[in-house]
Amino acid sequence: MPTKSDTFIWNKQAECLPRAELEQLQLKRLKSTLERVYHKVPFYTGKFDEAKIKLDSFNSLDDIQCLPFTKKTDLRENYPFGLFAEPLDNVRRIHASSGTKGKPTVVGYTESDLDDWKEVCARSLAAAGAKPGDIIHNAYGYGLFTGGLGMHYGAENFGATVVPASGGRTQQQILLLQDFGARILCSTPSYALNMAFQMQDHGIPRDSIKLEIGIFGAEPWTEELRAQIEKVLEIKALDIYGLSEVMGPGVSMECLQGRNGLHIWEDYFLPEIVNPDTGEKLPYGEEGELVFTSLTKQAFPVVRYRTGDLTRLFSETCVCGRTMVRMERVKARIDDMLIIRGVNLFPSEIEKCLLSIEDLSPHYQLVVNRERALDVLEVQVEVTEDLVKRWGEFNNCGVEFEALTMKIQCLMKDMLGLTADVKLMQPRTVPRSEGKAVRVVDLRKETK
Ligand code: DLL
Repeated sequence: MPTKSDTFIWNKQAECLPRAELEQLQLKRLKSTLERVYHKVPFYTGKFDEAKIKLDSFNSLDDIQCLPFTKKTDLRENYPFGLFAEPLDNVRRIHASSGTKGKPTVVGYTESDLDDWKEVCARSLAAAGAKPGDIIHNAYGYGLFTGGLGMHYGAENFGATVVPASGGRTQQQILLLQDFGARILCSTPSYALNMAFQMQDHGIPRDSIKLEIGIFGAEPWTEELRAQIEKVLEIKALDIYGLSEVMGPGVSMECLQGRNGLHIWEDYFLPEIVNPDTGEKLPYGEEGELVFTSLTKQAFPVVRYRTGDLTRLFSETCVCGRTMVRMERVKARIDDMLIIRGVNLFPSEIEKCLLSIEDLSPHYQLVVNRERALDVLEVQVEVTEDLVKRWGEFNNCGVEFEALTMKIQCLMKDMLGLTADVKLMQPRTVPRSEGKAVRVVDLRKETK
């Protein structure tokens, strides 16, 4: 297993730059980004003129607060290439979101953007404890999603051997883990769990695979889920964050030494936290919406992009020696907030609650419906195989079944003030993820 003394910093000069020098570099890059978007992207020309922004009077990083925000809807309204700052001739790659909530959002990369992306992914791999020469099993989806190709080229640039497994065909992936001996797994946390339980189901012994480290991201996950993954897979699980609008995976990464917040590669991405309702900038330590301005991107620069992700920033120095600011693990996407009978809560809070009960497995779904103008929540959660063994038949366990249901309901009431229906599910009946897990099934739109 990796140890704390395994510090390996990919680009020490950049990652440990004294803050004053870093801020100077950020300001220089910010000014050049603003000039670029103002002169090359009509959307920003219009926005800056409307807000009467004078770019030559831009003298400090704090001046960024005068600039208007960019939102996901702006990307959709300029579909597909309206926000590109380079002609397509100079664009080497395009990625896009799946577009489940409307038109997909499309992003582009020049050669130099792809180089920067490789750099931040290489930094992230080193922070996670990877070493050149490692075998990396990459189970992020390949295709328009940034996870697969982003980590792939980052890992090649890093000097690792990549197994481009992509998502799905889990049995084959387990075989590849056994036969190729990867030390590092990159996937969503939910898919890592899915693989782990399939190994158990098929009686595949843990010591037939060599995994030591997991680099997990692309969806919100809790410390409790991390503990579960570490227990069943016997690895160190680390958090990687990113979004396609800003780059893809590798915007920030937790380090193996600190394991407390994700270092944002601030020489490429300028972070802010704002109040999601008012847009007012919040100081370090306060929770709010994460906003990014890209500092080097050529094809698809973004200015004050509202990520929709809830977190906080903190600047205390880290044991690893990196000077880059850290963000707390993302608590949730703001638009995933559920309002159930007046109680506001995020899926991650329910996850924490469920995982504190030993007899429940980490497979759950939250089904929201509307009954007579009231929102109702049903928490569908699988019980563990162990519990079913202890009970005997799953369907014949009336009293224990009711007792466990009550226990979950009481805990949710206690911890979250939430009244919800609970449906205990047989092992292996909640749909498994092959990429980003679907935690919330919202049936309300159909009943409006
Ligand atoms: O999910 C990029 C990525 C790939 C990140 C692989 C990490 C690993 P999108 O599909 O554009 O890009 O989705 C971005 O996913 O705004 C967050 O809401 C969520 N997200 C990404 N990483 C994390 C994480 C990729 N570590 C959206 N924790 C973001 C919580 C995450 N949420």
